[in-house]
Amino acid sequence: MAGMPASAPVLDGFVHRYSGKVRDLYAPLDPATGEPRQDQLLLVASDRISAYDVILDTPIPDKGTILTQLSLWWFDQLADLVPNHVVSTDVPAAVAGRAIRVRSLRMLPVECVARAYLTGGGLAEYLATGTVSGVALPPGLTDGSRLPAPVFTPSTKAPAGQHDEPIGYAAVVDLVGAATAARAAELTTAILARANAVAAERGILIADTKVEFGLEPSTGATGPTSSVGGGLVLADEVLTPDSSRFWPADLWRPGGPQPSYDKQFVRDWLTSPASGWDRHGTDAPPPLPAEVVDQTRAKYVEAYERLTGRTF
Ligand code: Q0Z
Repeated sequence: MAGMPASAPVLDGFVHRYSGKVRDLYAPLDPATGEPRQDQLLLVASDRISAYDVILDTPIPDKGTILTQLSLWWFDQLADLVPNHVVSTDVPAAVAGRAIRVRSLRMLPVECVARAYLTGGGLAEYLATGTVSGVALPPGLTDGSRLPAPVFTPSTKAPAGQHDEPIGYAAVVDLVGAATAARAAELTTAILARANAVAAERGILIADTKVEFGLEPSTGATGPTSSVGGGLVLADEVLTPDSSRFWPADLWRPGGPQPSYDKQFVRDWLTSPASGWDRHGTDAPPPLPAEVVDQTRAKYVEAYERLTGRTF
């Protein structure tokens, strides 16, 4: 049925816990007891793609693998800045390459977003108030402008199907405490600054990114902190096209919306007369033509290869 979410695979030795729009979460079973382990999770990325807030019926072959491998590469690039949740890539054959075993953490109840370029919700706030998440910015900025430095723009973690809402820094302090809020903000902006330094050499701009942090279950938020990361562990996926806005650097023209590195072919086709789809209506989008699938897959491969310098 169109519009029905594709179900998460059944994986021997794991119990399904939760499915997001395009990823699935499992708990490994302890072979000795048959009980779910409390200390680990399995994060599985699918080939599903979303556009205009809906999951399309047509998968993009290898998308889950490409994004998982890119995330693993970024965790390595960032390892001197922040510890991460990765345990191993020893996963069932059915999800090999697109799954990661991770440490189960106490996740912060905040989406940690940083913006390096102005667009979307950040642009709207700037045009109304001259600030982004309360931070005063110079006059004269426009859609696509580079910010003087990355700005921390946290948001709520909305329940499934709802949108994250921007929150002020004071709300983050209320949710996680002053020390954790300060460290999360510092790490989030440092991650985006580092990522843009790497990506700019490879012709990619990263306008903004959303990261998630967790705390070791044994470590209380007010307890002692480790020397790296201040007790926070970088979790979930990191710096993929699904968690970040990637823009092709050669097409960057501040003054209007920038083309999306990965989803532009999908968006252009869905909004063209050829698709026959009304993105403001209630109908599910039609299946993507093979050439749109191929072009989109090629963009994910290109992003992976340009950033990592590896061949997919
Ligand atoms: C991540 C998500 C989904 C993938 C919970 N290391 C961790 N410890 C505890 N919880 C999480 C993590 Cl990564 C965690 N998510 C988001 C949902 C598939 C990731 F369905 N939720």
